[in-house]
Order: sequence, then C-alpha cells, then structure tokens
Amino acid sequence: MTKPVMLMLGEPTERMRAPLDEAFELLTAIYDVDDVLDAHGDRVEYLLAMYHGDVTAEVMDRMPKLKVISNFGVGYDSIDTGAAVERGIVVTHTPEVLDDEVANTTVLMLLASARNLLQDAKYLLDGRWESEGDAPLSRSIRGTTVGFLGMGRIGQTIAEKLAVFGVEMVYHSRSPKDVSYKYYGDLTDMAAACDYMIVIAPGGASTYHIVNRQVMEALGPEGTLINVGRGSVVDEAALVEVLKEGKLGAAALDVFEDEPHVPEALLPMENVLLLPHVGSATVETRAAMGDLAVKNLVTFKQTGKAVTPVPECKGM
Ligand code: A2R
Repeated sequence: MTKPVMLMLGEPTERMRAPLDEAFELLTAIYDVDDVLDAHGDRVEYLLAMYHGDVTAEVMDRMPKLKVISNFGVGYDSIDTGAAVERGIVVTHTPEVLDDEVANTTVLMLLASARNLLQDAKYLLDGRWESEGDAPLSRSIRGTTVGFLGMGRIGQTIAEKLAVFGVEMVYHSRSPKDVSYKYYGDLTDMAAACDYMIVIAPGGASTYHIVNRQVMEALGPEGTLINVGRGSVVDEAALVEVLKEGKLGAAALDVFEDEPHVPEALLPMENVLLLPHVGSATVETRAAMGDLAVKNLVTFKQTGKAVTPVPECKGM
C-alpha cells in the first residue's frame, strides 16, 4: 500500500524518525524548502514543523492536500492558524510535556540573575578573587515580588516551584485565572509592583511588543526582566535603550525577536544573562516533545483526530 507523504521542516531525531518512517513517505526540507515544495508540494498531506520558519497561507497553498501541521513545541505563532482553519488543516502542538523543564530553566535564570552567578564565576576565572578579594554581594530573592506576564500551564508550573523561595507572586493576563496570586488587569501597573517580571506568554499579534518602554521603566532600575516566552513580546530595541540608560536594572533572556540573532549591544552588558532558546532543551524533554509531535501525526492518520490540537483547531 502506498503511504501518504509527510514533509519534515527540519531534521527529526532517530527516535522520531522510526515511527514516522513506518507510517509515511518522508521528505525533508531544511534550507531548500522552496525546491522541495516546487517538486513535491502537491503530494504532501502531513507536515512536521521543527524550526521557526513561518508556515504562511502561501506555504499552505503550495500543499493543496495538506491535512495536518504538527508543530514541535508549545508556541505556534510561526504558523498562520487562521489560514489553516480556513483550509481545513488541523494544527497541533506539544503542550504540558515541557512545562516542568521550562519552569526549571526560569527558576535557574531568576536565581542566576539575583545571585550574580555568571559574574561571580567569571570573577574567579579572571583571577580577581586572589587579586582583589571577595566578589561584590548579590541579592536575596526572599521577600521580593515576582510578576508573571502569562499564567497558563508553564506560568503556573513556575509559580509552584517559586513558592518555596518566599517570594510574593502576582500576574497579568487578559482574563483572571483560578489561582491565588493577585491579578493585575494592567501590565504597567503590575510591572511597577514587581522586582522580577517573567514573560511566559505566547507570541503573535496580541502580545507583540506589549512589554514596551513604559512597562520596562515601570519595572525600573532595580527590576529584572526575564523572558522565556517569545522574543516578539518584548520591544528589543527599547530593552537595549532602557538597559543602557539604567532605567531597567537587569534582564535574563532565553528568547529573542530574530533568533538566532541577538542584538550586539546586549552581549557585553554585565547585568544581562543571555541563553540560546534552551528553555525545554534537555534530552528527556525534547524526546517527550518529539513523541507527542509524532503521536499527533500517526494518530491523525489512523483515526482522523489529533491528540493535542491547538485551541483554534479543537473539534476539527
Ligand atoms: O490572556 P489569557 O487570559 O488568554 O492568558 C494567557 C496569557 N496570554 C496573554 N496575556 C496577556 N496578553 C495577551 N495578549 C495574552 N495572550 C495570552 O498567556 C495565559 O495565561 C498564558 C498562556 O498560557 P498557555 O496557553 O497555557 O501557554 P503555555 O503552555 O503556558 O505556554 C506559554 C508560551 C508558549 O506559547 C510559548 O511561546 C512559550 O511559552 O513556550
């Protein structure tokens, strides 16, 4: 029996490839997406999206038989879901399996920022402990206020983990959630009340640059911005400016507006912690994400239903 054709945007692991190989005729596109779509687009029924290139309406129109787009990751702002729904294409993602890991990364970043982890390690490596004596003191997080922009699956997992550190927690989202933390309907008001602000909201039009200069100035010269959600939520140019001007105290960033490009001005800043989008990047969590991305494709082929469709595609 002939197998349906699946296009993989990006390179899956061997663990992912084995079950996919059994169910589908596999095509891979990495830097040559245009060529592959020209040659085979009209045969593609399934798509695995493993990189951050955009899956636009135009890209979908080059695959007229496309049924499912399985996104490797929980954030799916690179896929035009409106266009997918119009075309009857189901978009799936990988929620929950990465909550724990991204939350661990966030706690790590918050503690590293407060306790000057990178600066202290460098202080020792540079020989300054011997030549200059003890490193400058860092800050305790006990008694501080941590604000969350986004209080969904990952936000709530971060909050559960932070509970043991004796911090007060508050949050902003478009609507209040069933949690015990104080809700702020206005992001600037929340920023003004915080020592740390964690961005753990999705990308896309509704969150584009909502962390603007005004919000960052409200967080203030003693405040720290931590972004583990999406780069597009923060106005990166304004972030560079407020850090330069000393109007924002510090930043810890795992995501950027134009990955893998990181604004050069941030690189030498001592009060900035920069990571290459590794929030979920452990062997175990990436395996779990891969398994779910594969399960969505294989289950849809078998039953006509996906396991974890994005909210816009529930019921399709
Ligand atoms: O606004 P609400 O009530 O839908 O709350 C969601 C919030 N959120 C927003 N908050 C303020 N302004 C917005 N325009 C806005 N849009 C969404 O973000 C909710 O509290 C949170 C998202 O939660 P979940 O959908 O459960 O996502 P999860 O799994 O926590 O992941 C968050 C993001 C992903 O989309 C990736 O970009 C990244 O973390 O890995």
